[in-house]
Amino acid sequence: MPKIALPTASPLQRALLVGVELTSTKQLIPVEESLQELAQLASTAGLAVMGALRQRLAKPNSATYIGSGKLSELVELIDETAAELVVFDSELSPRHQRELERYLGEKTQVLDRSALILDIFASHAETREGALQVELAQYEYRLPRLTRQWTHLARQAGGASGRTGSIGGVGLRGPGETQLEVDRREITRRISHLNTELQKVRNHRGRHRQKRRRSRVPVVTLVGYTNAGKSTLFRALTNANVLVADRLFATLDPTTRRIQATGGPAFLLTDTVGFIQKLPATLVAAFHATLEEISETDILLHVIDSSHPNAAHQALVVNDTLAQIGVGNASIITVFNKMDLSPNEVIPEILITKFPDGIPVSALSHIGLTRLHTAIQAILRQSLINITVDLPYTNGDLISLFHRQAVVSTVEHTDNSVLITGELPSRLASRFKKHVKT
Ligand SMILES: Nc1nc2c(ncn2[C@@H]2O[C@H](COP(=O)(O)OP(=O)(O)OP(=O)(O)O)[C@@H](O)[C@H]2O)c(=O)[nH]1
Ligand SMILES: [Mg+2]
Repeated sequence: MPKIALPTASPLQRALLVGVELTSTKQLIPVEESLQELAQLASTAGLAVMGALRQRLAKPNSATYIGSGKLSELVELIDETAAELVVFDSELSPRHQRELERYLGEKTQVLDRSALILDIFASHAETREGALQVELAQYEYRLPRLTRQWTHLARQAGGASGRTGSIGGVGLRGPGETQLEVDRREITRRISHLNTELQKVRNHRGRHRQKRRRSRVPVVTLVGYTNAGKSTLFRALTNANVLVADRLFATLDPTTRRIQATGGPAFLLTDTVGFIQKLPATLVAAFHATLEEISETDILLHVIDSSHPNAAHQALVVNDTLAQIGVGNASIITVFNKMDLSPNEVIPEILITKFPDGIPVSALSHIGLTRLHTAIQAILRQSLINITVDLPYTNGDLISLFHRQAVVSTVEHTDNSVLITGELPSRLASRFKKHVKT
């Protein structure tokens, strides 16, 4: 019998990390912690971290970002560890990247935090819109940096469109053109194609959103730093089986479920993508439409991993990002998650000071969920009015709307109609105007 060759798993690419503390700019997260986070990002992206270097600088070296002494140290470390990749924690300009690659030679690829995040997003996107958005962000990121084949990122290229392999476009080369020009032209063409495709998907989603707005069910959205436990809380509150994973950016595409708490108005709960410091600008732009949904929310549940040593900084990053998106009139409920990990369920002082109204919960052990529900209901109820309506049986749609949306206290049937008393979201009052019983 012929021997069947089994595919062998490709070994992890070996990577070194470089963190630079710029003394001239204020960073929300200290360099050491930022490097730890970068290591987590690297392993999520499938890299084996072999070591890390750090440097304090007033400003980046104009050519190679880090100084020449550090660069020699990096070369030594590359030789020692046989690293194939160097990942910088800061965003490198196309020039920095080129100079570094020139200095480090053909065998060593240079990436930055943004490229890594884009790579992770690419492999976690599940919906068509998510995949298109990431692909667009990848191309926009890559366009000014086109110098040579990006082996690490190239394997992700074209996920949404079914294209595989590199973006070189064999056979597309016109007379007298360099490969670089062909690549540039091809990428520009792809970018405009992706924008058209995205617009189609968004129009479709826009119609859904309009429908939802018309139904006027309030929307509650989970936001927070990546890995804070948003999806776990979503599961705990809805029993829906969404993906929970101890890795960064497990969730990318938003999921929504309707929640009908006993004795309270119904609402929609949305689980969404996590935030992180130094989110690539191209990604924020590409995800603009998804993030926009956050700005149309009635209540934001800001989930904080209170067991994380860096929780307070992470919360600041989230607040910063929310301010950038513009969250409008949404009420914010702060949730201190993972309380089960804290000895005697003590909330760190720094969190209490910053968020005195935070609600301690454990999404995993279902602790504190009743209090959280009460807090959500309290806000939803603020906009409720007490009302009695007399609805003819022929108005089936209104009767069912009242039951779905209001907190019903009494129901009385007459021959032709039903008298219902309850607390109705004030924004629905006009629908029942003709039937109000005084
Ligand atoms: N001990 C403990 N672990 C938790 C709790 N909530 C979540 N986790 C764990 O934290 C990790 C991340 O949880 P997720 O729910 O995936 O976090 P997320 O905020 O949705 O993360 P992203 O989607 O990656 O942004 C998982 O390993 C969870 O099991 C909690 O209350 N207690
Ligand atoms: Mg998640």
